[in-house]
Amino acid sequence: MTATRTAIRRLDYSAPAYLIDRVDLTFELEETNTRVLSRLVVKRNPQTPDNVPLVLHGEELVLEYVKVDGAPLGPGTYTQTDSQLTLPAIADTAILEIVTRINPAANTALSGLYVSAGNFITQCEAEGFRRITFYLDRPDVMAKFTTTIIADKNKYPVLLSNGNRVGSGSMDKNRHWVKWVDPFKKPSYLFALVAGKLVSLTDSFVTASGRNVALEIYVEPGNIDKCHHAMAAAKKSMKWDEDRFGLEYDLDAYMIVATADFNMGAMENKGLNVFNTKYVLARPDTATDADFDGIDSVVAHEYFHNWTGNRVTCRDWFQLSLKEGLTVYRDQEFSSDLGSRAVQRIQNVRNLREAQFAEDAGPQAHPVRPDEYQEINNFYTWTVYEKGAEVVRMYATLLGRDGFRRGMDLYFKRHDGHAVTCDDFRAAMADANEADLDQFGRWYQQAGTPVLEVEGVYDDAAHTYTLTVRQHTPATPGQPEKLPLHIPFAIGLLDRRGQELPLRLAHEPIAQLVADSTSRVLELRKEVETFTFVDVPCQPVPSLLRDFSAPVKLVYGYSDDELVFLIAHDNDAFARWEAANTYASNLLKSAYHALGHGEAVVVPPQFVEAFGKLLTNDHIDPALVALMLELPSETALFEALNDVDPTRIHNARQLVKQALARELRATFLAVYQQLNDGATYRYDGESVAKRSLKNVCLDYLSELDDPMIAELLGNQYRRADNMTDRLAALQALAQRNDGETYLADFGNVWQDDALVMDKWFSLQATSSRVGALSRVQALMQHPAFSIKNPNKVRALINAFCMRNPVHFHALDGYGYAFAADRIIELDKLNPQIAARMASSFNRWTKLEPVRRTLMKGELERIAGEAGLSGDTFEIVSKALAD
Ligand code: B3K
Ligand code: ZN
Repeated sequence: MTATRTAIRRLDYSAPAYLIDRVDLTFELEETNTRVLSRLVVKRNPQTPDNVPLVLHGEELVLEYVKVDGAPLGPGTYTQTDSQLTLPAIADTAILEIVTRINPAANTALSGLYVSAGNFITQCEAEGFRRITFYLDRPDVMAKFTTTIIADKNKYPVLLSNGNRVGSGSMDKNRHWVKWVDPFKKPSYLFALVAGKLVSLTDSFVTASGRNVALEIYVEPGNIDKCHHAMAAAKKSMKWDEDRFGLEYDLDAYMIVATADFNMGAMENKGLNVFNTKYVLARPDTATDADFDGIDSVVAHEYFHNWTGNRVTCRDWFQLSLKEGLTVYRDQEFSSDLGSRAVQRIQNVRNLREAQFAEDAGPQAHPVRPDEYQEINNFYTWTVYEKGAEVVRMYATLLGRDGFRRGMDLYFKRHDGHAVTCDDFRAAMADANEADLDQFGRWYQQAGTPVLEVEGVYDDAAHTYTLTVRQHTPATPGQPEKLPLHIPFAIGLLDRRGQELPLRLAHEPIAQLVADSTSRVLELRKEVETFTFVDVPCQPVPSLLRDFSAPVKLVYGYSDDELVFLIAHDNDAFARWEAANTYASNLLKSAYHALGHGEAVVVPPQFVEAFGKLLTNDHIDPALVALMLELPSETALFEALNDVDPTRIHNARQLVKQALARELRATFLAVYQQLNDGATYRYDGESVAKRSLKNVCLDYLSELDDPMIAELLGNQYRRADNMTDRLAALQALAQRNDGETYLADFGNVWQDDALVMDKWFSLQATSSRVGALSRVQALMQHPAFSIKNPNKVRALINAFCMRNPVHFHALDGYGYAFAADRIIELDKLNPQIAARMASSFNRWTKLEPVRRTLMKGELERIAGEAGLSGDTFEIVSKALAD
């Protein structure tokens, strides 16, 4: 828990004064008093001048002794502070022996070595290793690790660490030991240790070059039957990385451990990934389609880190997106190749816009490669991950799939075994393709979401169509001026019948016209760019930013007619969905303004008709129809408005949804009944797609106050053979007055399943029914709730703050006060989780004046707390400076 208030700056980087070649660790595990012996082979970096002391990082450690080349250092020869141990300079190389004592049972921050359900778990990224022993805890210090774990045989039968297991044996006092050797150099943030009473599901994978890899998933006893999906995901990931990128696994075993107490989703420690149970455990009756999907992508993500992150790692934490943006891109591609590329793309874009665009427009806006931070854990952000992935995707869009692969190959050829920078990655992409990517570097430097203003003019006489594209990026904190970016802008043109027109630019020869020339990636570099297409027979409707070719906001004045036309005809699934989304968003915004003027909300017949046609269109993937029918979320609308009244947003959206439900009642019901075919649950693309449309229909129908619908919801709840359908019904029931008995039943049936109870907490925390806050407060006393468990906090408290706008933003200010109290409470236990929650106050300046003042008051109250962690302080002080 560093209470640092000073910023660390990217440009202050200097190479480490000392390097570590080898690390030999011995742990004697005791819950409250673990002894850590560390033997380090340290050498002076050849560039380091003489007499520079050796400064090791260390926090919350009790130092027993330190020896240099066998000789104990006496007091006075070294100094120890809260965060550092400073030793005398080393001439060339030396062997350091350090013994520290730590208290894992008291570690509620879940960083370093801690105890979860009686098992020992580590989390070292970003700076947790320094809470285990004194070390050069920075990613550019890469060493070979050997780890020996000693522990009680009965309490800790399973002892795991990175690499390959090389020996084990029995010891005195009913203890045993296991020794692990990791043959690959790695930074300390990839170190892991797990010890406990765990059982494993095992399997194996033979790599392309014939290496046999043991696959092991470790869970608490009783959970083996929920590990099969994660195991399948691991095997699919291994195969995919070989096929798509030629990357093979490199150790004898790949191990996954699931723990219920974890600050995030999962962690890619070398050979020993630690996962939140949420991303491992699933059975059709306990997990939804979205959960199964989440497991596929998180397993893939962590597995892919073995190359993008572990073999090639980051030089410093400012380069975090080097591994995270790239690995998110890789897991998105994995999911696209395995499932529906269109669905995957739309879901990713929706998420990017709601979360990352909001971050980029608020007080925490920062470039994909930030320039400074106070607490690095606050920079595992939507920008670094999701916008970072979009930046990687743009290389692939600009260079083509093969060009991207050439760049990846060169990147590994140059940098395997090293700690490098985002510029090194860009250079590999450029050099492998002889491409000029200098200007592209601005994507790493500039924060804020670029805006593209587009105009199209058709010349009837010349049969030309001219697109003019103007780009600008709004100012963000600390970055008032922005320069034009290099942007891939994919487009198509549709004729009156909805056919794609062949595209030829004015300067191109006819020969350029090839079969697939109806979609084009235009490259924007200047503030204003003009593109004139020739031989355009009639006034076209442009299909813009196809496949969301860049993370930008598009401004083009589509008429409602044009949007309806694109909904019906666009071949590009993203652009087609986008047309529906834009149309619905425009409608919701007018409904919001109408309510503001005391006027009635009107849903035009043309809109109802367009939705009705989608519902009955058998030619589109039902999953896409479901996505098109889902109205933009309240969060999305919040971002699109100013001086926001969140309650009015909710009411406007509800009125539109109810109008659609009434107008299309018969169609929704018919589609629902057709899809509700009683088939046994299967998790495959087709079944998932059908379920998603069925449950969107159910969601609309549930808006109707109609006994028949109440019966239908009850039936689906009772008869479902899977969690997806049961939860969809319960979700709708939880919004209704007749929901209480169903909620009680669910809570009763699943009281012993922590992950299912998380869903139950979230349903109640996000319900817009009156009394939500009191229910959340009461649920904090429920035996299944614990403020120390991050999943519970996210399921109940964060869900209320981030996904229950009506009650969080209640005009009496109680929602804000509740959130502030919890942030202050959590800050003492787990600063990372508290800081995350504090970001729910980020958008306070966007609110109407009454709520704005209330929220600001709570931010000031948090900022004024004595002993506030550096984590929370950074978030709150930046929000207040907005
Ligand atoms: N690399 C980890 C995240 C670590 C977060 C540290 N606060 C998980 C991932 O991105 O795969
Ligand atoms: Zn990652």
